[in-house]
Amino acid sequence: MYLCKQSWRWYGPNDPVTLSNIRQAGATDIVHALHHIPNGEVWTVEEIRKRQQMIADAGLTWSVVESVPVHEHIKTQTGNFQQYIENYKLSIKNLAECGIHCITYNFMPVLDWTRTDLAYEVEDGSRALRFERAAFVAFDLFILKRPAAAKEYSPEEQAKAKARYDAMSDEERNRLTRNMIAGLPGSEESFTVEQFQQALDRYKDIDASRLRENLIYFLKEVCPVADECGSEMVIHPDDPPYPILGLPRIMSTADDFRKIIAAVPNKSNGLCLCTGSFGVRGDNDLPAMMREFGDRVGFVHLRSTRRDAEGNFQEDNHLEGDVPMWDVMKAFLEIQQRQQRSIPMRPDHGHQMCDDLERKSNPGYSCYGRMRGLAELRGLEMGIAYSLFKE
Ligand code: DNO
Repeated sequence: MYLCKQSWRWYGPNDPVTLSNIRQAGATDIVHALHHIPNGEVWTVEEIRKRQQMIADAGLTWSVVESVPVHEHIKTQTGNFQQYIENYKLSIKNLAECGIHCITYNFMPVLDWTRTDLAYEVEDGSRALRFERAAFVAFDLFILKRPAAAKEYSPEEQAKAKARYDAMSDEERNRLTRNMIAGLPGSEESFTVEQFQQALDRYKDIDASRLRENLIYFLKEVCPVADECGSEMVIHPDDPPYPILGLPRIMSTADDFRKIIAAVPNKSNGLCLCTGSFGVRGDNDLPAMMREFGDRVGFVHLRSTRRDAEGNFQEDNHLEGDVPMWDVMKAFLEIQQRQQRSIPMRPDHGHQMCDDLERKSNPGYSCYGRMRGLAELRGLEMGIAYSLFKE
């Protein structure tokens, strides 16, 4: 019987959640990146080995990279992008030389994941990450003052955002700005408001089809290298899964991924199926996506979101919210039995709860919330696996 490889994202020696905490949470595998290496530079075997040793010394295995970031110049095909692609190929080879074969990346322009509120109080007193549509529109219209923004929102939405903005204190406005552009954990970039507008301007001539062409170009370059190394390049979906701030998004639906694998059928062209990101859209059928893309799913992020009719969503407990976790887990386990291999998953984002409420932690990546998530997911997995697959 093949069970999920239980993994956990660790941000490195400065992560308040230590390797020893992770071991006690019951994970066996680590998801990690060399965040100290500037975006675009080669990850050398020496640097990879140092980290790998530190993780091994704690009794854990570094098996997934999240992420080797894709430089903005590759996404826009400007500047030195060809050199950055060559560097990327070398990083894939070096990681493979160290035995690390699963590489997560995303192709979201400018911003990685985005939330307006990082400490939204839930009824039970824990704190969750939240995306509030009115606050987001208020940021766009009244803080960023993006020139094209007014055309993109209905009069009702604009009025709601205005009321929301007027009611905010300076402190709240600053916090919203920081949440939007200062870079959430794992994002490789952070901006001031002026720098941010300049970064957006670099996409003024890049629409979704152009961005997709650039992704396909990148994959046609790196996938043959990854194939040869026996590695998988797993793309993380857009979060949230639709265009924001006038930027194109091209990895938000099943159809988006179909286009990418049709253009680049290489074995290494894979998916990081993040149920929380895809799950924000009601038209993404997650168990069906798991079944359809099973052979390409190299890594899974398990978390749940709860959305409402106004376009707000927040992170929910792992077994609650809009994600049908039971069906997703069943489909995921079926794939692993069919392929006869264990595929890594990690409990993604957890609420800030218990002692973590008093401690500083990376938003979404505190200890107890994810520990609760992993424990619940492991129980769900065992229940399904032992009732369906045990000989
Ligand atoms: C957020 C994460 C993302 C993810 C990247 C992958 O919590 O899931 O930051 O790591 O998009 O490149």
